[in-house]
Amino acid sequence: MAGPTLQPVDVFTGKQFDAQFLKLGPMATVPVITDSDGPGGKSLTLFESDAIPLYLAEKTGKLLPKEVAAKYEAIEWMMVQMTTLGPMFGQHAHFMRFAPKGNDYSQSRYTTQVHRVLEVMDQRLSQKSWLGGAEYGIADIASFPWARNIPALLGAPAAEKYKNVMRWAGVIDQGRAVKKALATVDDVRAKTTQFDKA
Ligand SMILES: N[C@@H](CCC(=O)N[C@@H](CS)C(=O)NCC(=O)O)C(=O)O
Repeated sequence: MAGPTLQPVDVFTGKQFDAQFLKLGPMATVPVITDSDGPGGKSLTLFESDAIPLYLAEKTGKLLPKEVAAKYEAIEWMMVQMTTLGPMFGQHAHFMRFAPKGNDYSQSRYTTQVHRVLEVMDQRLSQKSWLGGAEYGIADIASFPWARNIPALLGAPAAEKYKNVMRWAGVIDQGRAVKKALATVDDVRAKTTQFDKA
């Protein structure tokens, strides 16, 4: 079976608004996946970064506990990423890096919100090995991309403060599949995005 193919979409040049892309991802955001071997052997396209690992966990039977209480514990922590970690970090990055000057209130608001969720995650990870519970799974996978960027986005003092989050992110960072994915991200970023130049 052929491996996945990657199709970068440069959101800094507006490619997410191309008509072809909007047919796949109507929210005009990445990521989007198309699984040519979806349910019933049909192709399935999905947008939203937390719907994607939920689907893949269900399809493969991996990375999400089967037992109902453990399953929903993992899902609730993934929803913390979906509703809070991702959106608050996203707004924080927007107002700190990209918005015009004069946004002190927004900068303060999203800085507070980011620290609040990191405090909760740090507390959780002082008690559990993984965000979702006893096993590594989709809550960890969904949250890691923001967590690994704490030093870059919030500075060294924040990385020092959230020791449990940084330790957990460091373990995930060493995974073979994660290393491979991050090398691909670096490659795509070097070729197609303005992010590091902003
Ligand atoms: N809730 C969405 C948010 C995704 C999102 O905002 N992606 C950014 C890139 S990291 C994007 O596509 N931005 C395009 C834009 O803002 O126009 C998800 O988790 O998939």
